[in-house]
Amino acid sequence: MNDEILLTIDGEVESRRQLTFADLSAVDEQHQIADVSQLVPSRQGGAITLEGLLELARPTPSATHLTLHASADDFHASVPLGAVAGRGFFIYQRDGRPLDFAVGGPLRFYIPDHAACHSAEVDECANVKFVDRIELTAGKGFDNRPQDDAEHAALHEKEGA
Ligand SMILES: Nc1nc2c(c(=O)[nH]1)N[C@H]1C(S)=C(S)[C@@H](COP(=O)(O)O)O[C@H]1N2
Ligand SMILES: [Mo]
Repeated sequence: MNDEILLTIDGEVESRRQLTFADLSAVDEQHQIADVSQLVPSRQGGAITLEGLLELARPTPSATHLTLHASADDFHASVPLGAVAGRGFFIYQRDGRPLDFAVGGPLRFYIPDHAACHSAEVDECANVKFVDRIELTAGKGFDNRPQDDAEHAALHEKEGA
């Protein structure tokens, strides 16, 4: 269904957005990555760049962090905007259709060259799956990524990974 809202962008932005699959697909070609496997061999599908989404919502000067929300499993990560701008992207389609929940849909964030889990702000754990809201925040926003090996192992056990 093309009129279903897949993503909300809010917080410290000039223009709050609620985007459907059709809206995401209509974003200018310069912000689309047709086949992410060209960049990341282990990932499939088509993506929209973080840059493209920020251009739609226009963060205010007060925005310092990108806070990613996955309401499906209550997972959240907040990373410095400067560290991911220009390289992060969101996989949102596969063969022209919305990304299935089973593979991280509606949107799956990916940062090339991320650090190992809980070794830095921009780590593998920040590759949030099931993203349905992007909040621009002044300072670090809500973040419940695992903080140590035990928490991390417990999360992956829960994920069945
Ligand atoms: N929504 C959501 N996103 C998530 C997680 C999660 O539990 N929920 N786990 C994170 C962690 S800790 C890691 S290491 C990566 C794992 O991605 P993978 O499933 O592709 O291996 O996803 C991240 N994104
Ligand atoms: Mo992780």
